Amino acid sequence: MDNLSPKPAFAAPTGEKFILSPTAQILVESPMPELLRLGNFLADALRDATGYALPVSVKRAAETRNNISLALDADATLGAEGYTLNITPEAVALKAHRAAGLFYGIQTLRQLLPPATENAAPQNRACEIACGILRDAPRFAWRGTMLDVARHFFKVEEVKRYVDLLAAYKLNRLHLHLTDDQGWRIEIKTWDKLATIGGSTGVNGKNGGYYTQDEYRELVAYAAERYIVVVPEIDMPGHTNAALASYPDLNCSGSAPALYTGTDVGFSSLCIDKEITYQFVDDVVRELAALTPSAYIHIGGDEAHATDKDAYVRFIERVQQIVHAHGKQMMGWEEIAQAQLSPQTIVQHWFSDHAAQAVRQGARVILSPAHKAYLDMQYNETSPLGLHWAGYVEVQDAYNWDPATQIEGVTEQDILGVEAPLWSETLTTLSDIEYMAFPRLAGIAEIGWSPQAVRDWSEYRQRLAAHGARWTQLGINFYRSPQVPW
Ligand code: TNX
Repeated sequence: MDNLSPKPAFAAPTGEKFILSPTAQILVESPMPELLRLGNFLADALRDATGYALPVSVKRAAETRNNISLALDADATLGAEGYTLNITPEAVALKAHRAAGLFYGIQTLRQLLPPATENAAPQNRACEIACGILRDAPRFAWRGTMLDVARHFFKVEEVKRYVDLLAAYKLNRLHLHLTDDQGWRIEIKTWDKLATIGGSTGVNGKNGGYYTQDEYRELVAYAAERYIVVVPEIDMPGHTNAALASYPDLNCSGSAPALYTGTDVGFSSLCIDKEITYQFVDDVVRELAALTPSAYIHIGGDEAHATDKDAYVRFIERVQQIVHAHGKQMMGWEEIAQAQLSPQTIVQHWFSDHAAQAVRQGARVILSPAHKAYLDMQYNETSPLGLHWAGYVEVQDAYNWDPATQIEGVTEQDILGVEAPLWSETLTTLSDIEYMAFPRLAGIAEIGWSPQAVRDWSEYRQRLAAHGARWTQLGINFYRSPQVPW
Protein backbone atom coordinates (compact mmCIF):
# COMPACT_ATOMS: atom_id res chain seq x y z
CA MET A 1 0.00 0.00 0.00
CA ASP A 2 3.02 2.28 0.39
CA ASN A 3 3.87 2.00 -3.29
CA LEU A 4 0.74 3.41 -4.91
CA SER A 5 1.11 6.13 -7.49
CA PRO A 6 -0.56 8.59 -7.65
CA LYS A 7 -0.36 8.57 -3.87
CA PRO A 8 -3.89 8.28 -2.46
CA ALA A 9 -5.40 11.20 -0.55
CA PHE A 10 -5.95 8.92 2.47
CA ALA A 11 -4.72 5.39 3.14
CA ALA A 12 -4.72 3.40 6.39
CA PRO A 13 -3.07 -0.01 5.97
CA THR A 14 -3.79 -2.62 8.68
CA GLY A 15 -0.86 -4.93 7.93
CA GLU A 16 -3.19 -7.88 7.21
CA LYS A 17 -3.66 -9.67 3.87
CA PHE A 18 -6.59 -10.60 1.67
CA ILE A 19 -5.75 -13.74 -0.29
CA LEU A 20 -7.40 -13.95 -3.67
CA SER A 21 -8.56 -17.56 -3.94
CA PRO A 22 -8.99 -19.60 -7.13
CA THR A 23 -12.76 -19.61 -6.51
CA ALA A 24 -13.11 -15.86 -5.92
CA GLN A 25 -15.85 -14.01 -7.74
CA ILE A 26 -16.31 -10.43 -8.81
CA LEU A 27 -19.70 -9.22 -7.69
CA VAL A 28 -21.39 -6.11 -8.97
CA GLU A 29 -24.20 -4.55 -7.03
CA SER A 30 -26.73 -4.24 -9.87
CA PRO A 31 -27.10 -5.38 -13.49
CA MET A 32 -26.31 -1.89 -14.76
CA PRO A 33 -24.26 -2.39 -18.01
CA GLU A 34 -21.49 0.01 -16.95
CA LEU A 35 -21.00 -1.88 -13.68
CA LEU A 36 -20.83 -5.21 -15.46
CA ARG A 37 -18.34 -3.77 -17.94
CA LEU A 38 -16.15 -2.54 -15.08
CA GLY A 39 -16.46 -5.92 -13.34
CA ASN A 40 -15.26 -7.59 -16.52
CA PHE A 41 -12.46 -5.07 -16.96
CA LEU A 42 -11.18 -5.95 -13.48
CA ALA A 43 -11.71 -9.66 -14.09
CA ASP A 44 -9.68 -9.52 -17.32
CA ALA A 45 -6.79 -7.82 -15.55
CA LEU A 46 -6.83 -10.30 -12.65
CA ARG A 47 -7.38 -13.35 -14.86
CA ASP A 48 -4.26 -12.56 -16.81
CA ALA A 49 -2.42 -12.13 -13.55
CA THR A 50 -3.69 -15.21 -11.72
CA GLY A 51 -5.03 -17.71 -14.20
CA TYR A 52 -8.21 -17.92 -12.05
CA ALA A 53 -11.70 -18.03 -13.55
CA LEU A 54 -13.01 -14.99 -11.61
CA PRO A 55 -16.62 -15.05 -12.84
CA VAL A 56 -18.45 -11.73 -12.82
CA SER A 57 -22.03 -11.70 -11.57
CA VAL A 58 -24.68 -9.59 -9.93
CA LYS A 59 -24.44 -9.87 -6.17
CA ARG A 60 -27.09 -11.69 -4.18
CA ALA A 61 -27.41 -11.02 -0.44
CA ALA A 62 -24.58 -12.00 1.91
CA GLU A 63 -22.10 -13.58 -0.44
CA THR A 64 -19.29 -11.07 -0.27
CA ARG A 65 -16.90 -13.35 1.64
CA ASN A 66 -13.73 -14.11 -0.34
CA ASN A 67 -14.97 -11.94 -3.16
CA ILE A 68 -14.38 -8.53 -4.68
CA SER A 69 -17.47 -6.32 -4.86
CA LEU A 70 -18.10 -3.17 -6.88
CA ALA A 71 -20.89 -0.80 -5.93
CA LEU A 72 -22.16 2.67 -6.71
CA ASP A 73 -22.84 4.66 -3.60
CA ALA A 74 -25.19 7.60 -2.94
CA ASP A 75 -22.47 9.38 -0.97
CA ALA A 76 -21.08 12.12 -3.23
CA THR A 77 -18.40 13.46 -0.86
CA LEU A 78 -15.55 12.07 -2.96
CA GLY A 79 -16.97 13.45 -6.21
CA ALA A 80 -17.35 11.82 -9.62
CA GLU A 81 -13.81 10.39 -9.69
CA GLY A 82 -13.28 9.48 -6.02
CA TYR A 83 -13.61 6.00 -4.51
CA THR A 84 -13.41 4.07 -1.26
CA LEU A 85 -11.59 0.78 -1.13
CA ASN A 86 -12.07 -1.35 1.97
CA ILE A 87 -9.85 -4.42 2.01
CA THR A 88 -10.15 -6.88 4.91
CA PRO A 89 -8.90 -10.48 5.18
CA GLU A 90 -12.50 -11.53 4.31
CA ALA A 91 -13.33 -9.37 1.30
CA VAL A 92 -12.55 -6.46 -0.98
CA ALA A 93 -15.23 -3.77 -1.26
CA LEU A 94 -14.88 -0.98 -3.81
CA LYS A 95 -17.41 1.85 -3.73
CA ALA A 96 -17.74 5.09 -5.63
CA HIS A 97 -20.38 7.67 -6.40
CA ARG A 98 -19.81 7.35 -10.14
CA ALA A 99 -18.41 4.71 -12.50
CA ALA A 100 -15.21 6.71 -13.11
CA GLY A 101 -14.43 6.42 -9.38
CA LEU A 102 -14.81 2.64 -9.58
CA PHE A 103 -12.43 2.61 -12.53
CA TYR A 104 -9.79 4.49 -10.52
CA GLY A 105 -10.34 2.16 -7.56
CA ILE A 106 -9.70 -0.75 -9.94
CA GLN A 107 -6.40 0.86 -11.00
CA THR A 108 -5.43 1.14 -7.33
CA LEU A 109 -6.36 -2.49 -6.73
CA ARG A 110 -4.19 -3.59 -9.65
CA GLN A 111 -1.23 -1.71 -8.14
CA LEU A 112 -1.79 -3.57 -4.86
CA LEU A 113 -0.99 -6.84 -6.63
CA PRO A 114 2.67 -7.89 -6.99
CA PRO A 115 4.56 -6.43 -10.03
CA ALA A 116 4.84 -9.92 -11.55
CA THR A 117 1.08 -9.85 -12.13
CA GLU A 118 1.59 -7.19 -14.80
CA ASN A 119 3.02 -9.93 -16.95
CA ALA A 120 0.33 -11.48 -19.13
CA ALA A 121 1.62 -15.01 -18.48
CA PRO A 122 -0.69 -16.51 -15.78
CA GLN A 123 1.04 -16.96 -12.44
CA ASN A 124 -1.22 -19.62 -10.88
CA ARG A 125 -0.17 -18.83 -7.37
CA ALA A 126 -1.55 -17.24 -4.22
CA CYS A 127 -2.21 -13.63 -4.86
CA GLU A 128 -2.06 -11.37 -1.81
CA ILE A 129 -3.54 -7.91 -1.47
CA ALA A 130 -2.61 -5.63 1.44
CA CYS A 131 -5.53 -4.78 3.75
CA GLY A 132 -6.64 -1.34 4.78
CA ILE A 133 -8.97 1.50 3.96
CA LEU A 134 -8.39 3.96 1.14
CA ARG A 135 -10.43 7.09 0.57
CA ASP A 136 -9.19 8.77 -2.54
CA ALA A 137 -10.16 11.57 -4.92
CA PRO A 138 -8.25 13.81 -7.35
CA ARG A 139 -6.99 17.33 -6.70
CA PHE A 140 -7.60 18.49 -10.29
CA ALA A 141 -10.32 17.65 -12.83
CA TRP A 142 -7.92 17.83 -15.81
CA ARG A 143 -5.03 15.36 -15.67
CA GLY A 144 -3.62 14.98 -19.11
CA THR A 145 -0.91 14.35 -21.57
CA MET A 146 -0.58 15.51 -25.16
CA LEU A 147 0.79 13.39 -27.97
CA ASP A 148 2.10 15.04 -31.15
CA VAL A 149 1.04 12.69 -33.95
CA ALA A 150 1.76 15.41 -36.54
CA ARG A 151 5.59 15.58 -36.59
CA HIS A 152 5.68 11.79 -36.67
CA PHE A 153 2.49 9.80 -37.03
CA PHE A 154 1.61 7.02 -34.57
CA LYS A 155 -0.93 4.35 -35.46
CA VAL A 156 -4.16 3.63 -33.57
CA GLU A 157 -2.71 0.45 -32.03
CA GLU A 158 0.31 2.39 -30.68
CA VAL A 159 -1.85 5.13 -29.23
CA LYS A 160 -4.14 2.54 -27.61
CA ARG A 161 -1.20 1.00 -25.83
CA TYR A 162 -0.24 4.48 -24.55
CA VAL A 163 -3.86 5.00 -23.42
CA ASP A 164 -3.63 1.84 -21.30
CA LEU A 165 -0.60 3.25 -19.53
CA LEU A 166 -2.27 6.62 -18.96
CA ALA A 167 -5.30 4.96 -17.42
CA ALA A 168 -3.12 3.04 -14.96
CA TYR A 169 -1.93 6.39 -13.56
CA LYS A 170 -5.47 7.85 -13.37
CA LEU A 171 -4.94 10.36 -16.17
CA ASN A 172 -8.20 11.41 -17.80
CA ARG A 173 -7.27 13.53 -20.85
CA LEU A 174 -5.38 12.64 -24.03
CA HIS A 175 -4.84 15.75 -26.11
CA LEU A 176 -3.93 14.76 -29.68
CA HIS A 177 -1.93 17.35 -31.65
CA LEU A 178 -3.42 16.28 -34.99
CA THR A 179 -1.97 18.85 -37.37
CA ASP A 180 1.23 20.79 -37.85
CA ASP A 181 3.58 21.99 -40.59
CA GLN A 182 4.84 18.46 -41.21
CA GLY A 183 1.56 16.55 -41.30
CA TRP A 184 -2.24 16.60 -41.23
CA ARG A 185 -3.41 13.43 -39.44
CA ILE A 186 -7.20 13.37 -39.50
CA GLU A 187 -9.47 12.66 -42.47
CA ILE A 188 -11.71 15.64 -43.27
CA LYS A 189 -14.30 14.58 -45.84
CA THR A 190 -15.02 18.07 -47.21
CA TRP A 191 -11.29 18.80 -47.68
CA ASP A 192 -9.94 15.33 -48.44
CA LYS A 193 -6.50 16.42 -49.67
CA LEU A 194 -5.60 17.60 -46.15
CA ALA A 195 -5.02 13.98 -45.19
CA THR A 196 -4.07 12.46 -48.52
CA ILE A 197 -1.53 15.15 -49.41
CA GLY A 198 -0.92 16.94 -46.10
CA GLY A 199 -0.71 13.63 -44.22
CA SER A 200 1.61 11.92 -46.67
CA THR A 201 4.90 12.65 -44.92
CA GLY A 202 6.53 13.62 -41.59
CA VAL A 203 9.80 14.91 -40.14
CA ASN A 204 12.69 13.66 -42.32
CA GLY A 205 10.10 12.06 -44.59
CA LYS A 206 9.28 9.41 -41.94
CA ASN A 207 6.01 8.26 -40.29
CA GLY A 208 3.50 9.66 -42.76
CA GLY A 209 -0.13 8.67 -42.29
CA TYR A 210 -3.49 9.77 -40.96
CA TYR A 211 -6.52 8.47 -39.07
CA THR A 212 -9.65 7.81 -41.08
CA GLN A 213 -12.71 9.12 -39.27
CA ASP A 214 -13.67 5.53 -38.40
CA GLU A 215 -10.25 4.84 -36.91
CA TYR A 216 -10.38 8.07 -34.96
CA ARG A 217 -13.84 7.21 -33.58
CA GLU A 218 -12.52 3.81 -32.54
CA LEU A 219 -9.65 5.45 -30.67
CA VAL A 220 -11.98 7.93 -28.94
CA ALA A 221 -14.24 5.05 -27.87
CA TYR A 222 -11.30 2.97 -26.61
CA ALA A 223 -10.11 5.91 -24.50
CA ALA A 224 -13.65 6.60 -23.23
CA GLU A 225 -13.88 3.02 -21.95
CA ARG A 226 -10.89 3.96 -19.80
CA TYR A 227 -12.44 7.29 -18.72
CA ILE A 228 -10.03 9.23 -20.90
CA VAL A 229 -11.39 12.12 -22.93
CA VAL A 230 -9.60 12.62 -26.26
CA VAL A 231 -9.11 16.34 -26.93
CA PRO A 232 -8.43 16.99 -30.64
CA GLU A 233 -6.18 19.88 -31.66
CA ILE A 234 -6.12 21.50 -35.08
CA ASP A 235 -3.29 24.02 -34.81
CA MET A 236 -3.93 27.42 -36.46
CA PRO A 237 -3.27 30.02 -37.83
CA GLY A 238 0.43 29.00 -37.64
CA HIS A 239 1.78 25.44 -37.82
CA THR A 240 -0.32 24.99 -40.98
CA ASN A 241 2.14 24.20 -43.78
CA ALA A 242 0.61 20.75 -44.36
CA ALA A 243 -2.81 22.33 -45.00
CA LEU A 244 -1.33 25.15 -47.10
CA ALA A 245 0.56 22.58 -49.20
CA SER A 246 -2.66 20.65 -49.81
CA TYR A 247 -4.82 23.60 -51.00
CA PRO A 248 -3.35 26.53 -52.96
CA ASP A 249 -6.52 28.58 -52.25
CA LEU A 250 -5.71 28.71 -48.54
CA ASN A 251 -2.56 30.72 -49.29
CA CYS A 252 -2.62 34.54 -49.63
CA SER A 253 -0.46 34.10 -52.74
CA GLY A 254 -2.81 31.53 -54.25
CA SER A 255 0.00 29.04 -54.71
CA ALA A 256 0.85 26.11 -52.48
CA PRO A 257 4.22 25.68 -50.72
CA ALA A 258 6.01 22.33 -50.84
CA LEU A 259 5.40 19.76 -48.10
CA TYR A 260 7.74 20.37 -45.15
CA THR A 261 9.88 17.72 -43.42
CA GLY A 262 12.16 19.92 -41.27
CA THR A 263 11.64 20.95 -37.64
CA ASP A 264 11.50 24.76 -37.72
CA VAL A 265 8.49 26.48 -36.17
CA GLY A 266 6.72 29.79 -36.75
CA PHE A 267 7.00 30.16 -40.54
CA SER A 268 3.50 29.30 -41.81
CA SER A 269 0.14 31.06 -41.53
CA LEU A 270 -3.37 30.68 -42.84
CA CYS A 271 -4.47 33.71 -44.87
CA ILE A 272 -6.35 35.75 -42.26
CA ASP A 273 -8.21 38.06 -44.66
CA LYS A 274 -9.44 35.49 -47.15
CA GLU A 275 -13.03 34.33 -46.63
CA ILE A 276 -12.20 30.79 -47.75
CA THR A 277 -10.05 30.47 -44.61
CA TYR A 278 -13.18 30.64 -42.45
CA GLN A 279 -15.06 28.23 -44.70
CA PHE A 280 -12.13 25.85 -44.18
CA VAL A 281 -12.11 26.37 -40.39
CA ASP A 282 -15.89 25.94 -40.23
CA ASP A 283 -15.83 22.67 -42.20
CA VAL A 284 -12.93 21.25 -40.21
CA VAL A 285 -14.43 22.21 -36.84
CA ARG A 286 -17.86 20.86 -37.86
CA GLU A 287 -16.46 17.47 -38.87
CA LEU A 288 -14.23 17.33 -35.81
CA ALA A 289 -17.08 18.32 -33.47
CA ALA A 290 -19.13 15.44 -34.89
CA LEU A 291 -16.27 13.05 -34.04
CA THR A 292 -15.93 14.48 -30.53
CA PRO A 293 -18.34 13.40 -27.79
CA SER A 294 -16.67 15.68 -25.23
CA ALA A 295 -16.94 19.45 -24.95
CA TYR A 296 -13.49 20.52 -26.12
CA ILE A 297 -11.93 21.54 -29.42
CA HIS A 298 -8.31 22.76 -29.19
CA ILE A 299 -7.42 25.28 -31.89
CA GLY A 300 -3.71 25.62 -31.18
CA GLY A 301 -2.86 29.29 -31.66
CA ASP A 302 0.81 28.93 -30.61
CA GLU A 303 3.88 30.45 -32.22
CA ALA A 304 2.00 32.34 -34.94
CA HIS A 305 5.17 34.30 -35.74
CA ALA A 306 4.24 34.62 -39.41
CA THR A 307 0.88 36.24 -38.58
CA ASP A 308 0.50 39.96 -37.86
CA LYS A 309 -0.55 40.51 -34.19
CA ASP A 310 -3.86 42.36 -34.93
CA ALA A 311 -4.73 39.82 -37.59
CA TYR A 312 -3.97 37.03 -35.11
CA VAL A 313 -6.37 38.49 -32.55
CA ARG A 314 -9.14 38.91 -35.14
CA PHE A 315 -8.59 35.35 -36.32
CA ILE A 316 -8.77 33.80 -32.83
CA GLU A 317 -11.94 35.73 -31.97
CA ARG A 318 -13.62 34.56 -35.16
CA VAL A 319 -12.51 30.96 -34.65
CA GLN A 320 -13.89 31.09 -31.10
CA GLN A 321 -17.31 31.95 -32.57
CA ILE A 322 -17.04 29.06 -35.02
CA VAL A 323 -16.20 26.61 -32.22
CA HIS A 324 -19.20 27.88 -30.22
CA ALA A 325 -21.46 27.63 -33.27
CA HIS A 326 -20.64 23.91 -33.35
CA GLY A 327 -21.57 23.55 -29.70
CA LYS A 328 -18.05 23.18 -28.33
CA GLN A 329 -15.78 24.89 -25.83
CA MET A 330 -12.57 26.35 -27.26
CA MET A 331 -9.12 25.59 -25.94
CA GLY A 332 -5.85 27.07 -27.12
CA TRP A 333 -2.21 27.57 -26.23
CA GLU A 334 -1.66 30.59 -24.00
CA GLU A 335 -1.00 33.06 -26.85
CA ILE A 336 -4.79 33.12 -27.43
CA ALA A 337 -5.11 35.18 -24.21
CA GLN A 338 -4.17 38.21 -26.35
CA ALA A 339 -7.62 37.93 -27.92
CA GLN A 340 -10.91 38.56 -26.14
CA LEU A 341 -11.89 35.21 -24.71
CA SER A 342 -15.23 33.95 -23.56
CA PRO A 343 -15.15 32.82 -19.90
CA GLN A 344 -15.60 29.15 -20.89
CA THR A 345 -12.48 29.16 -23.09
CA ILE A 346 -9.57 27.17 -21.66
CA VAL A 347 -6.02 28.44 -21.95
CA GLN A 348 -3.01 26.14 -21.90
CA HIS A 349 0.11 27.66 -20.34
CA TRP A 350 3.43 26.47 -21.74
CA PHE A 351 6.06 29.19 -21.67
CA SER A 352 5.10 32.86 -21.34
CA ASP A 353 3.09 35.04 -18.96
CA HIS A 354 -0.08 35.11 -21.04
CA ALA A 355 -1.76 32.76 -18.56
CA ALA A 356 -2.27 35.57 -16.04
CA GLN A 357 -3.84 37.62 -18.85
CA ALA A 358 -6.26 34.73 -19.44
CA VAL A 359 -7.17 34.54 -15.77
CA ARG A 360 -7.87 38.28 -15.67
CA GLN A 361 -10.40 37.61 -18.46
CA GLY A 362 -12.07 34.95 -16.35
CA ALA A 363 -10.73 31.99 -18.35
CA ARG A 364 -9.45 28.84 -16.68
CA VAL A 365 -5.95 27.54 -17.18
CA ILE A 366 -4.20 24.22 -17.77
CA LEU A 367 -0.57 24.14 -16.75
CA SER A 368 2.07 22.64 -19.04
CA PRO A 369 5.18 24.61 -18.07
CA ALA A 370 7.81 23.52 -20.60
CA HIS A 371 10.72 23.36 -18.16
CA LYS A 372 8.78 20.95 -15.90
CA ALA A 373 6.03 19.24 -17.86
CA TYR A 374 7.40 18.85 -21.40
CA LEU A 375 8.04 15.16 -21.91
CA ASP A 376 10.05 15.89 -25.06
CA MET A 377 12.77 17.72 -23.14
CA GLN A 378 15.93 15.66 -22.72
CA TYR A 379 16.57 14.31 -19.21
CA ASN A 380 20.19 15.47 -19.41
CA GLU A 381 22.95 16.27 -21.95
CA THR A 382 23.36 12.61 -22.86
CA SER A 383 19.68 11.75 -23.53
CA PRO A 384 19.52 10.09 -26.97
CA LEU A 385 16.07 11.55 -27.73
CA GLY A 386 14.41 14.91 -27.20
CA LEU A 387 15.13 18.62 -27.37
CA HIS A 388 16.43 21.01 -24.72
CA TRP A 389 15.24 24.50 -25.63
CA ALA A 390 13.41 24.69 -22.26
CA GLY A 391 16.26 23.04 -20.37
CA TYR A 392 16.93 19.50 -19.21
CA VAL A 393 14.10 17.95 -17.23
CA GLU A 394 15.18 15.18 -14.85
CA VAL A 395 12.64 13.06 -12.98
CA GLN A 396 12.90 15.27 -9.90
CA ASP A 397 12.31 18.46 -11.92
CA ALA A 398 9.19 16.96 -13.48
CA TYR A 399 7.83 15.98 -10.05
CA ASN A 400 8.90 18.70 -7.69
CA TRP A 401 6.55 21.60 -8.40
CA ASP A 402 3.16 22.79 -7.27
CA PRO A 403 0.74 24.13 -9.91
CA ALA A 404 -0.73 26.59 -7.38
CA THR A 405 2.57 28.47 -6.96
CA GLN A 406 3.87 28.15 -10.52
CA ILE A 407 2.69 31.40 -12.10
CA GLU A 408 2.27 34.82 -10.55
CA GLY A 409 -1.44 35.76 -10.72
CA VAL A 410 -2.65 32.16 -11.24
CA THR A 411 -4.00 30.45 -8.14
CA GLU A 412 -5.51 27.03 -7.34
CA GLN A 413 -9.08 28.12 -8.28
CA ASP A 414 -7.93 29.37 -11.69
CA ILE A 415 -6.34 26.03 -12.54
CA LEU A 416 -8.33 23.28 -14.20
CA GLY A 417 -5.38 20.94 -14.08
CA VAL A 418 -2.09 19.84 -15.57
CA GLU A 419 -1.02 18.36 -18.87
CA ALA A 420 2.32 16.95 -20.00
CA PRO A 421 2.90 17.44 -23.75
CA LEU A 422 5.05 15.05 -25.77
CA TRP A 423 6.19 16.67 -29.01
CA SER A 424 7.51 14.17 -31.50
CA GLU A 425 10.18 15.89 -33.63
CA THR A 426 12.76 13.32 -32.42
CA LEU A 427 10.43 10.36 -31.77
CA THR A 428 9.46 7.72 -34.31
CA THR A 429 8.41 4.63 -32.34
CA LEU A 430 6.23 3.69 -29.38
CA SER A 431 9.42 2.68 -27.61
CA ASP A 432 10.67 6.29 -28.05
CA ILE A 433 7.40 7.59 -26.60
CA GLU A 434 7.75 5.28 -23.59
CA TYR A 435 11.32 6.36 -22.96
CA MET A 436 10.38 10.05 -22.79
CA ALA A 437 7.10 9.55 -20.87
CA PHE A 438 8.34 7.13 -18.22
CA PRO A 439 9.07 7.87 -15.45
CA ARG A 440 8.17 11.56 -15.80
CA LEU A 441 4.51 11.09 -16.71
CA ALA A 442 3.86 9.19 -13.47
CA GLY A 443 5.07 12.31 -11.63
CA ILE A 444 2.76 14.62 -13.58
CA ALA A 445 -0.12 12.23 -12.94
CA GLU A 446 0.58 12.46 -9.23
CA ILE A 447 0.75 16.28 -9.36
CA GLY A 448 -2.70 16.19 -10.96
CA TRP A 449 -4.22 13.67 -8.56
CA SER A 450 -2.62 13.79 -5.11
CA PRO A 451 -3.02 16.54 -2.53
CA GLN A 452 0.09 18.74 -2.39
CA ALA A 453 0.41 17.92 1.34
CA VAL A 454 1.09 14.19 0.73
CA ARG A 455 3.74 14.75 -1.96
CA ASP A 456 7.42 14.62 -1.15
CA TRP A 457 10.28 13.90 -3.58
CA SER A 458 12.45 11.84 -1.22
CA GLU A 459 9.55 9.49 -0.50
CA TYR A 460 8.29 9.54 -4.09
CA ARG A 461 11.59 8.36 -5.57
CA GLN A 462 11.39 5.19 -3.44
CA ARG A 463 7.80 4.59 -4.52
CA LEU A 464 8.71 5.17 -8.15
CA ALA A 465 11.33 2.43 -7.96
CA ALA A 466 8.54 -0.07 -7.27
CA HIS A 467 6.84 1.05 -10.48
CA GLY A 468 10.03 0.40 -12.40
CA ALA A 469 9.54 -3.28 -11.55
CA ARG A 470 6.02 -3.11 -13.05
CA TRP A 471 7.24 -1.36 -16.19
CA THR A 472 9.90 -4.03 -16.63
CA GLN A 473 7.17 -6.69 -16.52
CA LEU A 474 5.16 -4.72 -19.05
CA GLY A 475 8.15 -4.38 -21.37
CA ILE A 476 8.11 -0.58 -21.18
CA ASN A 477 11.25 1.15 -22.40
CA PHE A 478 11.64 3.57 -19.48
CA TYR A 479 14.53 5.87 -18.54
CA ARG A 480 16.43 4.41 -15.58
CA SER A 481 17.20 7.74 -13.97
CA PRO A 482 20.10 7.76 -11.51
CA GLN A 483 17.84 9.80 -9.19
CA VAL A 484 15.64 6.76 -8.50
CA PRO A 485 16.75 3.70 -6.46
CA TRP A 486 15.49 1.12 -8.96
C1 TNX B 1 7.13 24.47 -28.95
S1 TNX B 1 4.90 24.23 -27.13
C2 TNX B 1 5.97 24.19 -29.67
C3 TNX B 1 5.94 23.02 -30.54
C4 TNX B 1 7.25 22.28 -30.54
C5 TNX B 1 7.79 22.23 -29.13
C6 TNX B 1 9.02 21.40 -28.99
C7 TNX B 1 4.16 24.81 -28.30
C8 TNX B 1 2.81 25.28 -28.04
N1 TNX B 1 4.78 24.85 -29.49
O1 TNX B 1 5.58 23.40 -31.86
O2 TNX B 1 7.02 21.00 -31.03
O3 TNX B 1 8.06 23.54 -28.71
O4 TNX B 1 9.40 21.25 -27.65
